[in-house]
Amino acid sequence: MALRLPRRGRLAALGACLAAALGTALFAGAARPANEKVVNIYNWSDYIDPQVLDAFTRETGIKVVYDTYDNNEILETRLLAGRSGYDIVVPSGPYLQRLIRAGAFRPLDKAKLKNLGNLWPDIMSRLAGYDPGNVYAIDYMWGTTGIGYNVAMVREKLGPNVPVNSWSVVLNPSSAAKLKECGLMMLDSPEDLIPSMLPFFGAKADSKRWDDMTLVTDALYKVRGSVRKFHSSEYIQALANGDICMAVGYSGDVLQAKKRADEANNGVDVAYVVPKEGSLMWFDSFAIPKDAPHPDEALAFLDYMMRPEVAAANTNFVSYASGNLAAKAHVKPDILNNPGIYPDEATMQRLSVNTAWDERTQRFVTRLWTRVRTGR
Ligand code: N2P
Repeated sequence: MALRLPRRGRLAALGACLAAALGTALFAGAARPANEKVVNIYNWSDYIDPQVLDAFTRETGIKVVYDTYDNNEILETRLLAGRSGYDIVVPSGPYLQRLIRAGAFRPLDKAKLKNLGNLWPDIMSRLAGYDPGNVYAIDYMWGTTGIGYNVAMVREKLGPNVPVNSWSVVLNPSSAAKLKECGLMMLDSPEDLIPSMLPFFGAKADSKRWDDMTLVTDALYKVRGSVRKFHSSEYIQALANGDICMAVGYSGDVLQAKKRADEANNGVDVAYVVPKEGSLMWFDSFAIPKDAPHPDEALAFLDYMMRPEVAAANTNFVSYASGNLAAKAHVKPDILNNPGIYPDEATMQRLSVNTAWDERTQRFVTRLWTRVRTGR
């Protein structure tokens, strides 16, 4: 597997290499033999077991070039610009829906996907809400948005009797101000935060009413001074280290923070909760861009990822629920029985799904979000 640096990092590295070695090694690397088989993947960060990629290459001879992002908007911008060079991407439901409408994907050649039967019918029918007929995408993982926290630090700041299972913990200015002292982060993602927090205001997660959305962003505006950073991946390590005490984040990422802290044996106890008012359940799915340079390799990769043991290895590694039903037999019991990963019936009742915003609403939300981020 070739884990690539983010684009900016790559450019800096490129400059350094050029100066040092007149580019010989670099250009030798760039000129791939015509018969070399490659698949270029663009996936969320912290979202795969790297050993799975190595095993795929060993078995098939297909080299994996792997880039990451932590935000649907980055992915959307690159796909809409065209010629991204990617063979597989992993948008969340509403972005999948919008990108299908924009003609960004090629239909899956299902004759080449013999492991399709392993997928979870209920999850695939939910995904059909974004991709009618499941023509373009298969679910990779699904999860929720909620609150990750450092049990001891939060108890100390908020007191022993304040329950953490409510959005009020982060939206109430006096509570947020206390959390500021031990470190509060939130996703840099209005498309997750708005639908997740709308139920707190008595509105539906999928509300398209601008007034409803403004309730959330006005509340976030009032607490923005208490938020150390809006960022969609840095909170994992920050929670694990005890650098922050709370993050509004994604289920599996918070549980990865917990795993890192447990492995480091650093005394940090991280927990995850879906607030009692309700939150968002989302689906991230594999799709092949229309202009993918290696569509056959992409299909080979997808079929490999749908093997039950492979899908389970990824779930065991990243702590997100797999879209693969057959994988459940191979998922570790502590993951399968963790309602933060595979929600129980009571949690399911509190979860909602959301669909894409139209363009005008998207622009409106972008303005609202700029105000939250910059204060202007
Ligand atoms: C992976 C985050 C994926 C969840 N780090 C976003 N839908």
